[in-house]
Amino acid sequence: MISSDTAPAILITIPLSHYCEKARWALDRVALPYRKEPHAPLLHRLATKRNDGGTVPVLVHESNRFIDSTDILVHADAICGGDLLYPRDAALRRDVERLEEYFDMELGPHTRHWAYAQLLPQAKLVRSAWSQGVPRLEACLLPVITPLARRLVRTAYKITPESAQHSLERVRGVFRQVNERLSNGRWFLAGDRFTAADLTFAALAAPVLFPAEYRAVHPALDTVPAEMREEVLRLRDTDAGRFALRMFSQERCSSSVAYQSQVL
Ligand SMILES: N[C@@H](CCC(=O)N[C@@H](CS)C(=O)NCC(=O)O)C(=O)O
Repeated sequence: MISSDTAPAILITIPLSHYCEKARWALDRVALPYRKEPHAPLLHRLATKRNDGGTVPVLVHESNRFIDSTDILVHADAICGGDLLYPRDAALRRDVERLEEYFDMELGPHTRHWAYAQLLPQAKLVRSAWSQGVPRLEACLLPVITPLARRLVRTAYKITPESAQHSLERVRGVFRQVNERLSNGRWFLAGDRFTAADLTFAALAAPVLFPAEYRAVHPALDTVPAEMREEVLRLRDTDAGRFALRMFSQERCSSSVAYQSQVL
């Protein structure tokens, strides 16, 4: 359990990142006090490298550093007493972990890939999304950084029209798996209450669903290209899409309202 006199954890983020939303949602959910340290893309590396990491999110808690979202969830659950995000029952926990790993590896990269493919051509929109919530100096540097960062994102993720279509197919494939899992009328993906599996699916699906309660920075749906908006509406109109939106409206708000006072 956390004692009240320990320093709050620090969560290093890029505000647009859906993996950061996964970590934030978990910290809010278990009520682990934390301070956000948001950064602009590229400049985030100064903060993550300092803490032996690379990608965001990174959680710094006392003398520990967690450089992967799943490690952050596992730590947050354990330090707040356990059984909050991962069930105590061993078989059920394995099911949750397997689903989380599947969404981390298959859903997160492909929702990001497809969303960036739609948004990167919109230079102003991307710059505005990257600059929200970051320190003023970093926001001031963004007009200079953005052209390079857009090129780097496109190259690093190898984004082409063909790869974007491929990513959309992979997202649809995950949605079909989730539709199938929900087809017996179950209310949650594993067991009979909210777990890391539900949280991970909803957070990593968010870039293709634009949930109202999403806490990551993202453009308004009516400002994105029409083709993207139409696909978002199609994905929302699936059992998996409706499920993720329900997780946001039922489980994201309730946790954040209940625990808002804990977030520094
Ligand atoms: N497996 C990692 C993936 C995190 C990840 O891909 N983060 C992206 C943002 S969505 C990132 O940091 N990109 C910038 C970079 O690679 O430096 C996790 O679950 O934490």
